[in-house]
Amino acid sequence: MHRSVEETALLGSGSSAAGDPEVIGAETIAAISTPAGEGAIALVRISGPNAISIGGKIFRGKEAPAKFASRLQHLGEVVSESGNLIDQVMMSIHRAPASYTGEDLVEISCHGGTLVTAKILEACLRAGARAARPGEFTERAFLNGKMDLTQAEAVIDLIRARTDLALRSATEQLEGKLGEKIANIRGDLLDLLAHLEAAIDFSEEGIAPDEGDTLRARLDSVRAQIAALLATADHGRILRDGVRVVIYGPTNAGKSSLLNRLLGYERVIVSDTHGTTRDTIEETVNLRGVPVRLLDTAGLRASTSDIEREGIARTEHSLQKADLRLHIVDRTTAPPEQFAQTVDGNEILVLNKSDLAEHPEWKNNNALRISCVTGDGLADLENEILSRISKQNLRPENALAINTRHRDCLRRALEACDRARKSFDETFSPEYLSVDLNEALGAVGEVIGTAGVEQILDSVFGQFCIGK
Ligand SMILES: Nc1nc2c(ncn2[C@@H]2O[C@H](COP(=O)(O)OP(=O)(O)OP(=O)(O)O)[C@@H](O)[C@H]2O)c(=O)[nH]1
Ligand SMILES: [Mg+2]
Repeated sequence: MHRSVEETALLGSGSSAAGDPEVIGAETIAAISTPAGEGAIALVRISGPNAISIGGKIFRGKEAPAKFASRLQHLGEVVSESGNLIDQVMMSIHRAPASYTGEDLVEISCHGGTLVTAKILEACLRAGARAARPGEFTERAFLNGKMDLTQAEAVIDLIRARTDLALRSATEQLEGKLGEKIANIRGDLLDLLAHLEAAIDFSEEGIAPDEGDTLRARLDSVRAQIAALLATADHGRILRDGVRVVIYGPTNAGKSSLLNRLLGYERVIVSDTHGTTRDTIEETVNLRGVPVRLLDTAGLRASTSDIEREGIARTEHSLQKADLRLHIVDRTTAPPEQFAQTVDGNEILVLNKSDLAEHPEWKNNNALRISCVTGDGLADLENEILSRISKQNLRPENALAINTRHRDCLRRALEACDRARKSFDETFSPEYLSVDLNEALGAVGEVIGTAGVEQILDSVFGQFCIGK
């Protein structure tokens, strides 16, 4: 659980067959599983073949841990090597394979002090455990087949989730929804391959034309499924990082005031001096469940100051990466020179300072009017932001979303499908096709960390009767 997603992904993407006893479980690992610092309780975990005996060496209670019924808490004491009391604890045993890691697992709930937990961990290490690497418990869960790679990644997303939607997405991924989708795609690819191989093995003249049409349709359907999953990549970025909303406009328009208003506290300095904000300031807000990354920027004006010009360059850079732009202007002054009246779907024009008299030139403009001083119109602005987000399809309708690693695998799979489609049309040769489809299969399998494609193919072929 402490290892980064990328590292976990790397571990699983090779052909390290799940459940290889040589690799996993040889060593017993221990770690403090709760965050550092003071708390009512903390959790120390031990996992591996010697977990229970190590637990036995450090525990004093009515019963020895080896005799504990699985999953029941037992009160006792943890003692050091020399027999000194370290803490009063609750210990539970989770026997393999019915544990988080799939190995024998010991959980020690102790008092949540930095020194107490460190001493308990030290006692575990002295009794024969090795300090766990980041993410090693979840890694073992994956290697032992307790979860697929997407689920292991979901554990991390779950911990990091900052909004309801992100949490829901992580929970669904943890439940295996993404894994299921991937498994379906793999199943379809395997079917296709099986038919092709049958054509290679049992047919003299290659694929019959009518059979070819069916296979082509199947290939197109697999391709469409992969493309649909790939399209959720933006949702994934938004769920994890938030929709990028950039507040920009002339100096003194009230950009920083708006950021503070939407955040609910005085994050940025506000003043009537033009050019107050010199740098880009970013904060995340939870807008009714949607994570929004708000960026306040340096006001746009012709400036002679190097620092301010650098700030304005940063504003322009942020605008290029924006999902949505809030163009804020001060309605008490005339529209700025070169004012762009036509705004696209990614931009909302906002006239600020509605508590003050409006400059007559704004009269026929139906842009949103708000006041950062009174809060007038802010609810409407929030509604507008949310509606633009859903119009641009930035808000994930279903919470299923892929991450960067999944996207890389799926892109490769899609390319391989496209190559297969090409050879289908051009050469009609099952051999060429199967090379590309195998590549697609491998790439899709990497998403969930499946290895041993050969074995699965064998089992599918086993279901075919000769002649088909
Ligand atoms: N009356 C009134 N004053 C406002 C409103 N919003 C902002 N102000 C004032 O306008 C001035 C500029 O506000 P800022 O939020 O600093 O403006 P800004 O766009 O960030 O300005 P720069 O950082 O210089 O680009 C401050 O004096 C604010 O108090 C509003 O809705 N009504
Ligand atoms: Mg400002």
